[in-house]
Amino acid sequence: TLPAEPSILPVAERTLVLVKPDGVRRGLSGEILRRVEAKGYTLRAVRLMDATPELLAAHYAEHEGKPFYQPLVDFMLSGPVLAVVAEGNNVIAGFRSLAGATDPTVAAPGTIRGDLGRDWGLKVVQNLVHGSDSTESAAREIGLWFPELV
Ligand code: IDP
Repeated sequence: TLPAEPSILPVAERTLVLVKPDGVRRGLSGEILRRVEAKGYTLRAVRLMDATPELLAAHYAEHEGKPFYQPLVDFMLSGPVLAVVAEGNNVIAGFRSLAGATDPTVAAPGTIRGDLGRDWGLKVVQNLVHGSDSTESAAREIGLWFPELV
């Protein structure tokens, strides 16, 4: 028998991907989305937007109180963010694998952060992308960035 058409395979997961302001500023949005699509994931929603302090406080609540928290929020407010919902089986783990380690200096070549990122000597790690880290985070974050989808 022939394999099922990709379009009728069950879709197990969605994840929130953000191209952070450094990625948008450097003109890497297309390259980053290209990698997501080339991997085989589907773009379900894409929106260029300005984050707000309220949105970021909710999004990064787990990091409140850490030394990099305020620099992180300020960085995320420094320019537009490309918010994306990507879909596919195991896309949560799959996108984090595409993104690479948090620190772009040690992120493996072949990953978004490893190929395109570096240490800029700043208080916050500017590492081009965010990706949800669990199904719970994905549901919560998609609800924050795309309330109309839930
Ligand atoms: P992740 O984005 O790889 O999941 P998290 O630990 O959730 O990493 O941290 C959120 C973001 O905060 C990182 O992507 C990075 O931009 C920033 N960050 C994390 N740890 C540090 C740090 O030790 N110094 C400066 N910035 C950091």
